[in-house]
Amino acid sequence: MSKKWQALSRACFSALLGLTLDLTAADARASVAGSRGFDSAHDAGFRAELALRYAPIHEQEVHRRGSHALGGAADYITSVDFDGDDDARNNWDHAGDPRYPLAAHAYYSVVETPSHWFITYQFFHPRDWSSTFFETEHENDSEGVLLAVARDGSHLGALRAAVTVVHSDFYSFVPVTSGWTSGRESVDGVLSERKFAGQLHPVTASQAETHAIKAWPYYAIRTEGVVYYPSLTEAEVPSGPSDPSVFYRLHDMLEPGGLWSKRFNPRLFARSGTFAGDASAGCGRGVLWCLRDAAHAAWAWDDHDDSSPSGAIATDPAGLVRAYFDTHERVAINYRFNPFR
Ligand SMILES: [Ca+2]
Ligand SMILES: [Ca+2]
Ligand SMILES: [Ca+2]
Ligand SMILES: [Ca+2]
Repeated sequence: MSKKWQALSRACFSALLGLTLDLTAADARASVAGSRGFDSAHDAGFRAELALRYAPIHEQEVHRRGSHALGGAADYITSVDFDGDDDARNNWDHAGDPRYPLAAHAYYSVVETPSHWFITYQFFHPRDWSSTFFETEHENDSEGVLLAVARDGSHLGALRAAVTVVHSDFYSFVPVTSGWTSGRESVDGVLSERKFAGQLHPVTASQAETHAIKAWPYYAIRTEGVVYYPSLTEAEVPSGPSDPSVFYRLHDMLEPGGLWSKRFNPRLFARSGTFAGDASAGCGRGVLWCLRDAAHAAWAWDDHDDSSPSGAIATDPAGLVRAYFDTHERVAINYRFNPFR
């Protein structure tokens, strides 16, 4: 080999080695991005970004009739510790106390498989109440929605479906762009989206009194109500029973010190995923009955007659959507991030 060829091959080898080293570094970065950090739910900042991106515009119907309505405030969403403690058995009692205004909060969880992100949003009320005789009531109330988001290569993915909580029944909705159709459970309607801060957000609606949730307009504000908009920082108190724009603040239930970390606190939970509640301060009076320990956190929500176990909507959402929908795309069930399991 001539000196010239030797020099050239050394140069080529060095260049190739450099390229290989660069590729190795890029592969390592991509692999880190794929499993943790960047666009991965391992990163709390990314979970917050994803949760804010898809957080519902939430229409809360408000009733003012009856002595348990607190002038409408009994339908406002708030935090589990709106009264400054983690005791759930004084929440009925403290709702309506001017010392504890009902600022708007909601909880979310994000879990991840290689193919999808799944986000639950949990809305909490201190009371599930009734204006009608012969109905039941209970202290604390928690209903919500699961969203399935396909990891389609874009930073925040594409929304495929919503499953909402109506007491012990779930309802399914898909946006018009989804492509997902009925599986073992039937799709109940279209998931409407509305523009907010430059992005389309799903629109959900909650009934007054019982706070069951469906996609809007399958429930809707008929007379008066509050329209809540998501924020990572702002928790506003509605100006009254008819307020068209109130910020609710999102909280990661899986963060250190978050709601999930309090699941063994017996003052907050009577048993696994079941908020502690009693009949103090008039729950059930003038109606018919006050149910004890009747509200459930997202990891204990259950549709009573589907094939999925209690809590799957938050703890095994990939399994749940594979049962509920014909997804026309692979929905992986091997979780890359799922602290519930
Ligand atoms: Ca309390
Ligand atoms: Ca109580
Ligand atoms: Ca309820
Ligand atoms: Ca079930």
